[in-house]
Amino acid sequence: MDFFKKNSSTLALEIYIFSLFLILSNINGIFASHNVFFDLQSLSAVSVKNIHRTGFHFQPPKHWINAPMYYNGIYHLFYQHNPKGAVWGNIVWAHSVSRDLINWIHLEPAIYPSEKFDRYGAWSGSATILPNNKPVILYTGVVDAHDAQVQNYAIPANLSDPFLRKWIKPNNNPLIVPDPSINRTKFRDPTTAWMGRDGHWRILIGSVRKHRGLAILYRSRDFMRWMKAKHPLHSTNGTENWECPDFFPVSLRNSNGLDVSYRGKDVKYVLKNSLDVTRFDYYTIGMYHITRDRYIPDNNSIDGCKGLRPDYGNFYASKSFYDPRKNRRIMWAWTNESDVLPDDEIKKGWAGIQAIPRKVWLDPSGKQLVQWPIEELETLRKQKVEFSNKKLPRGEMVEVEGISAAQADIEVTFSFSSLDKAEPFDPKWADLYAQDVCAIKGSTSQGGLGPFGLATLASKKLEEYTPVFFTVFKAQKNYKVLMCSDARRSTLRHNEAMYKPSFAGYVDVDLVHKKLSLRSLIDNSVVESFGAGGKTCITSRVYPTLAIHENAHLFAFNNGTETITIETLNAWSMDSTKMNSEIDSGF
Ligand SMILES: *[C@@H]1O[C@H](CO)[C@@H](O)[C@H](O)[C@H]1NC(C)=O
Ligand SMILES: *[C@@H]1O[C@H](CO)[C@@H](O)[C@H](O)[C@H]1NC(C)=O
Ligand SMILES: *[C@@H]1O[C@H](CO)[C@@H](O)[C@H](O)[C@H]1NC(C)=O
Ligand SMILES: *[C@@H]1O[C@H](CO)[C@@H](O)[C@H](O)[C@H]1NC(C)=O
Ligand SMILES: *[C@@H]1O[C@H](CO)[C@@H](O)[C@H](O)[C@H]1NC(C)=O
Ligand SMILES: *[C@H]1O[C@@H](CO)[C@H](O)[C@@H](O)[C@@H]1NC(C)=O
Repeated sequence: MDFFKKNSSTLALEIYIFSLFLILSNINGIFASHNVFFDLQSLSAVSVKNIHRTGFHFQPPKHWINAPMYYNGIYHLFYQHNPKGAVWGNIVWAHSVSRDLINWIHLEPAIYPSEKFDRYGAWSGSATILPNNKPVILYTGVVDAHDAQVQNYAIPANLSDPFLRKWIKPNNNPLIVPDPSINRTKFRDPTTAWMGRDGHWRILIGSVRKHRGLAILYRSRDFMRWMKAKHPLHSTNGTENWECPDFFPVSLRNSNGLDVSYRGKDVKYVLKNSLDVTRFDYYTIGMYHITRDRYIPDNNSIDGCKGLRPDYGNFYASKSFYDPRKNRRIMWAWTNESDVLPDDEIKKGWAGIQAIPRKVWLDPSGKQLVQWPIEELETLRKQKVEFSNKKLPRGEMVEVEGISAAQADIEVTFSFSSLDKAEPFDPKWADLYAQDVCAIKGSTSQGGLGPFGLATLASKKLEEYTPVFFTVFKAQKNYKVLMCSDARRSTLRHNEAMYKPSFAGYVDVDLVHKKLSLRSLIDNSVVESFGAGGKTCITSRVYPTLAIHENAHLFAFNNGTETITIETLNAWSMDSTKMNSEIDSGF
């Protein structure tokens, strides 16, 4: 096939398609929501309640979200839309495009499940740009009512169309069917392909055998015929099914991104998996042994549920792609709703957003990733307030006034003069997740060094608020910095089923300068935070009842005995973006 003819240029720009599976996995929610959507179909868009609608996070015009990709200077996002209500087979890939990952334009749907090889669902996948700059999407097709899965491909119908509106599913699909050693219902989410030294393509497919999560490796010379390798690229017992694997190199030299086929010695590799069993994303840093086609995590990089997470909050099925336009790697993820009663989605009329796209690179320590919101986001900054050298003695709060606190970007650096007052770290906590330690300590218990931080989406008298804060503990040999984004008091709504976790992670930071920085992106029902320059990230979805629009407040607080200084605080109101407007001449 001419389309796949290889040439010497092995440039493989990446694109990727997010996981349809994400949406499908929430079966109760989706059926309920689709039913209701169906019922509401005759109502106009007025029925889409706007209280918690985000202003600058990607959001479908209505309904459930899905999948992004990048090609030829234009970013694409596909998302799920079911015009016929509760019938799975009717799900189509709606399609939006952007030049800056911030403002989006809505196009006609791109992919309809229609053929034998995807009739019961077109689930997640990725895209690869083949030589000659030709994109190809690999995606998981569901072939029967029992969720049996195969891997398919689709190609653009017209490469001259800058928006790639139409996609074709050639009739030599499916490309990969599982062999008998693979559970057909756990065989999905092909990665972007990379090319080895031998000139053969490789992809990973997420799976599980017994309790062992697997990244099954396939190789191909021509992108059409794929052979399963003898061994998976990597596997870990006890982690259950792996979804949306993502495998990419990171530079040991600088924060620039690398193409997935990059070859050189100055790199480490990252393997990220989404664990179905916990519904969180995890990654390890390690080495890719090219001759053996094996990935080995570094021995200090914990593999499994106790390992590193790109985000310690509501953040799933993240994937990254290399963006050649700015020579960076960008990670995206899906952030689901936390108001779990179907009734909530009915009232809102939409569900699911994307986290802000983040530039991702290797920390100089080589032990973890660092993430930071893409710089394009800063174009949305409007009114600014700033202050510096403000003392926060124990129990004090200072309000950040003069910006729209419901939709804001805040960067703050806290400092303190001594570590002496740090409370001891209870050895019993060593076996707990950070989230559980946050549940014990919280922002209201008086501490030594901390808790201090921001009270976001707060009502005037703190009847409801989401604190994002640090507490420093003294462990046996070192200090431990806990970062929390605690949704437990985020809303006054009494709803047993409401998901309000005390999300938290530790921050591996050197306290020699006695400083800790925090950036929070606040967007009506999202608080997305970056601790210590992006070493620890936490995203919470929250649904205030009082702290909405102009009634939302933002405070900095300290509940520790050690006085904290706000060295600098810069906060901006954030503009809303063009979210899924129709195509116009301005694009
Ligand atoms: C392909 O797209 C280009 C650019 O939009 C358009 O001019 C051309 O007519 C399209 N070709 C077909 C066959 O649709
Ligand atoms: C395959 O996975 C399904 C769940 O998706 C499970 O019920 C079944 O037991 C598994 N089959 C085997 C052979 O492990
Ligand atoms: C794999 O994990 C399962 C459950 O987590 C455990 O029962 C089993 O013993 C483990 N197998 C090996 C080989 O470690
Ligand atoms: C971890 O790996 C490093 C580098 O390969 C090695 O020097 C060290 O001994 C290893 N540590 C353990 C505990 O295996
Ligand atoms: C600080 O602690 C006091 C006393 O427990 C509590 O009332 C207040 O809400 C706390 N501040 C924050 C931001 O949690
Ligand atoms: C998001 O929603 C909450 C509440 O229903 C669930 O507890 C989470 O598991 C879910 N997250 C994902 C990734 O599905």
